[in-house]
Amino acid sequence: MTRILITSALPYINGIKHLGNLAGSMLPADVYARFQRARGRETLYICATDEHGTPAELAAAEAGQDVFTYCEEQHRLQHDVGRAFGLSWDWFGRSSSPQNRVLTQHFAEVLEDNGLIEERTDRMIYSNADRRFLPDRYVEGTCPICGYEKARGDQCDNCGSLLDPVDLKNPYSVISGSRDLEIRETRHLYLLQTRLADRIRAWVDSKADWPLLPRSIAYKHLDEGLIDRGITRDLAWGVPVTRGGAPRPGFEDKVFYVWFDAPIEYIGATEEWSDATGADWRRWWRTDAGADDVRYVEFMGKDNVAFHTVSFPATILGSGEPWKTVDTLKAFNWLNWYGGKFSTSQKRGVFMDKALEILPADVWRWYLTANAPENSDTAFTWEQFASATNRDLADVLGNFVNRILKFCETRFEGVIPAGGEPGPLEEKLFADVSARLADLTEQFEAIEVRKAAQALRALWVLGNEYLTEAAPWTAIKTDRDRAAVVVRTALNLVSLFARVSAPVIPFAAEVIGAAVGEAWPPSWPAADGAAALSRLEPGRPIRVPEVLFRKIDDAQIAEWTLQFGGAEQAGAE
Ligand code: B3M
Ligand code: ZN
Repeated sequence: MTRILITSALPYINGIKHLGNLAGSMLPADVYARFQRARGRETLYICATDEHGTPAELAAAEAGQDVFTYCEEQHRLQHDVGRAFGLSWDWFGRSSSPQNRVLTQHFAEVLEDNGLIEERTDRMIYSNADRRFLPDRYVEGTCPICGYEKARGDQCDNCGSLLDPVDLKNPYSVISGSRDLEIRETRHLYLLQTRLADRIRAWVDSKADWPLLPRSIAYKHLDEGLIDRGITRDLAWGVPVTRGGAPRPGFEDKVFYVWFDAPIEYIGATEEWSDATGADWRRWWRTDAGADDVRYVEFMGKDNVAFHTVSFPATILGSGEPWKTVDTLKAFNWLNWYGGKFSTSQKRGVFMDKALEILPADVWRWYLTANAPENSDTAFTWEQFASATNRDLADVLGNFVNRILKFCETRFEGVIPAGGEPGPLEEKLFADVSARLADLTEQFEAIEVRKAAQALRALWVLGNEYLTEAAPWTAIKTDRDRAAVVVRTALNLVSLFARVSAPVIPFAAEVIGAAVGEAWPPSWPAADGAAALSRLEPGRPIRVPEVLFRKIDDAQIAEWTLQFGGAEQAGAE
């Protein structure tokens, strides 16, 4: 049977991520991983912190720490907050690991053996005030494409263009602010992507089932023409450049570019996992070791797509070695904060740690899944968030579960009742549940995140509709057996809701499942309503949990709007 390998884009080490990062890579990857595990498929979900490059050095300097200590601390923080969000990584690695260093150096050496790496003399920005080269983010200036004044040396945040620091207009040093910059010569390694363009295009052509967004981004880059890409930098922190296992002469003060080693860490982290657990990472990554029956799915924000459809494939395909490449690439747009961007420096938007200080993980998970920035950018608003929580979670799911459990407790001694036979209402429910379950399964399989959430909600709605129509509180007055059928069926719905909601709201789902004694972790149900709703044996005791989802009120919205910045700041950017 197909095994499923899942990776989500590696969050940079420079601080706890905001909800936009979560919504566009780690969370949907987690939902998908949980779904596939429940389906009974062997699943491996790998993620890691992306620790090298200028972002790490700059953030460490700002924090007044050496970069090594900084990365260790931040890795721990990101790991812990991810776990608190329920992210079920099989391994959360570090791109600074020894495994990744060895792999990165290996790839560079085989690429060079294959004639795909060349040493070139480069013109780079040198800062006289700082007495050093200023690669990538160490320099900022005006974007030559769109005119944005705070474009970073490697990429413009405004128009998304990938940049070369020497192209920036009016550049200045991020370290000192100095504009006393000059262009100096320095040697670097170049990956000859021009020689790989045809192979990469043929490979993209073969991925006919990729969604539109990654396909169009890949072809845009291929059509514009690939350029040879510098894969080393004048930096101290990163993977050292070697040749034949020894430091490469002339490159003692240089390291590989962060975007060269970061995707390799998908493999590196799997090796970390393997070393820690005694598993076999090759089964997942080497087609000469069984990885042919792996389906590899990548999750990422749209700004990362070019790196995953062109640059990383160049590394992998260029090696000529039998590595597994991505089968399905799921890319997301932006989650915006009231129409503007989330911003760390301006303290706008909610970050993962703060989010959990005010509400449980599932509430965020539900909103961010149901409103995933899937086909276009999506704006977060507190009003929408409150309504998703109050309407979907509290009124539809929570209310149904609580109502029927309480009724069973007061009228049937808290035990799943025997007696009676399903009637026409139940037959109709079985058919409706079969159809909705089939839809839900299909949407999850297709990684249609929003549609899956809609299908899940549609299932919850069936529960309330059924209770309203079947009205056990009326039936019990005249026909106890009839009431017993309804209660038993509805408790089976509770169990079903726990099982199918678990990928999205794992914490609440477990509580709901425990209320009816559901084994955990649950398996995914077949699309058979009659079977799914006659699993619980009569006589089993139930338990009424505490309130499952608390409603959000206007006072809270007002408080959080103040605390996190909201509507009134949106125009101020
Ligand atoms: N760290 C960029 C980002 O966090 C980068 C992703 C690496 S994926 C190999 O968006
Ligand atoms: Zn720009």
